[in-house]
Amino acid sequence: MVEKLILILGDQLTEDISSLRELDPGKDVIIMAEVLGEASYVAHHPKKIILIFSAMRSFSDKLRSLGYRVEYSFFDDPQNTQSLSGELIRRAEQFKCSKVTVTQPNEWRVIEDLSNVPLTVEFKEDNRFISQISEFNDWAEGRKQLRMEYFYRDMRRKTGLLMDGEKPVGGKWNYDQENRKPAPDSVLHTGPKCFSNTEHTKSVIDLVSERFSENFGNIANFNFATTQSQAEEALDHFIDKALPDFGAYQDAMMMDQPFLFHAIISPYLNIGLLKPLDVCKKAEKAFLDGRAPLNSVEGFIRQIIGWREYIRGIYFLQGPNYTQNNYLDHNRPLPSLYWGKESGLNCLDQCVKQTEEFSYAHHIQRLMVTGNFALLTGVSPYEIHEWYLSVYIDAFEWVEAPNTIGMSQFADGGVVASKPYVSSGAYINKMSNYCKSCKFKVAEKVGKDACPFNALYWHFLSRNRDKFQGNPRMAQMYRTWDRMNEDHKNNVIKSADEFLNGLN
Ligand code: FAD
Ligand code: DLZ
Repeated sequence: MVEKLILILGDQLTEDISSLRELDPGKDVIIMAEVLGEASYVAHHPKKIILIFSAMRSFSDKLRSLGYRVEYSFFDDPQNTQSLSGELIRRAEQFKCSKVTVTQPNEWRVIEDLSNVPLTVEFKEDNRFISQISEFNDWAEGRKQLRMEYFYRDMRRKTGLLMDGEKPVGGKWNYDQENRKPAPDSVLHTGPKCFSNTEHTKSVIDLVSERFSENFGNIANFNFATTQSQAEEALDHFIDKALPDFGAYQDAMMMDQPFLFHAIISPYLNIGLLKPLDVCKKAEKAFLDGRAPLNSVEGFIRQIIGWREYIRGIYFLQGPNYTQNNYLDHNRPLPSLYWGKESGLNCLDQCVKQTEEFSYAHHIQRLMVTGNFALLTGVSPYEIHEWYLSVYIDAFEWVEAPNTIGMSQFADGGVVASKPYVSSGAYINKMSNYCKSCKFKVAEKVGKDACPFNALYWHFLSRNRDKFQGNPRMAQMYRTWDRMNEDHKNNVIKSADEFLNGLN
């Protein structure tokens, strides 16, 4: 007699997750299912499907080794109904059991799907986050602006990370001023730790090659961690080799250096192989032991207990229709360059090429290259949101959508960002070495050889004047534009219009 089913989703691969805390090993059955529904709600990069299926299989082995009963639906099992709700109903019939416990999914679509199955489903709060949803809602209540910085300070106080009593260690909450160095001339760090394929990974690669090879993205050279112990090795490698330089070069971009000093742990955090608080404690220890400077460690911890938690709070606060926002009324279809057609703009081509190969780009590449270009050219926010959701190995709607719709595209009208993240070619040139190898000239403002970001930037500001001219953070830009002579301004707008008309 089975008392209840415990459903574990592909991004819930954590041993002490809230649903498993409810497990009575003698009476309950754990359900896991590889299903087409989840593997195709967007056309995921093949490496993302490989990661999730392989990590799910390894996690089910681990649960069995602890003596738990796990019923695992393989993708190619003919009885597999290919949806989460379908598999839940099938297993409920098999075990004559109508009670289900699941940690609340981090996506509105899945919450709705599971809420509608004709079974008694109990959702448990996701205990892997530092801030619970209700706690974030309380913080947001009554505030005019939801700025991450203030939320982050509360998270520092709550966790005690980098705290000296009531005060931040070093006297400042935020060391971002020290974290804006441009790309260095050379980099000795060779990137994240790579892992050889487990038996599960090998068989999943065969499956994905057969079923998902049409999706954008290279299947070859999969070397991500797929187990908790490997993910911990990847984290230790980062802390040892890259964390000391993480802060200074956090915003830099370099040709042939897709990872620079970044951690490449977002896929592991997001599927549950690493826990955010444990990660931050390890980074804090590196600072306390004198192995990494404060600017790097504070910057890294801020990304996790600040940005990551804040972004999740925003996702649930804003509700299921958040991805439909389109404040700037942008409707351009996603240009084909996002799917690998060469554009000639070296920064874009580099970022897209590395995305296709590794299913990874770091934050500034996503924000200030691919995101910036989409915003300047007026791409539909929903289309660029779907692109980010499909192509990145760490992409889950709760974290991707507020970053894209909010931070990157300003489509929520300023809930996340206090001003749009737009720039001309000058910023990209300052922070990267892309422009040196580009056929367009970053120093030229107009004409067919000029970097298109230059004219597009002013075109964006000019066409959205009614929305932004009252924003104090944009005032200087409008003053600069207003000081330009009329002929030059007309040439800039004409250049941008010509580029936009030629963009497919
Ligand atoms: P590092 O730069 O080493 O940072 C350490 C960790 O901090 C990351 O692993 C991540 O967990 C966290 N972090 C940093 N910035 C953010 C942020 N803005 N929001 C949430 N967490 C953050 N991140 C995702 O995890 N999934 C996504 O789908 C995703 N989509 C994005 C889309 C856009 C348009 C933008 C601008 C950013 C997006 N991000 C997303 C945030 C960020 O780009 C990635 O978390 C980061 O690049 C992951 O690489 P890393 O592990 O090397 O991070
Ligand atoms: C992303 C993903 C993929 C590709 N496949 C599965 C799957 O087959 N089974 C599963 O349980 N979960 C999968 N996932 C993760 C879910 O999409 C994720 O749990 C939801 O997006 C909620 O965050």
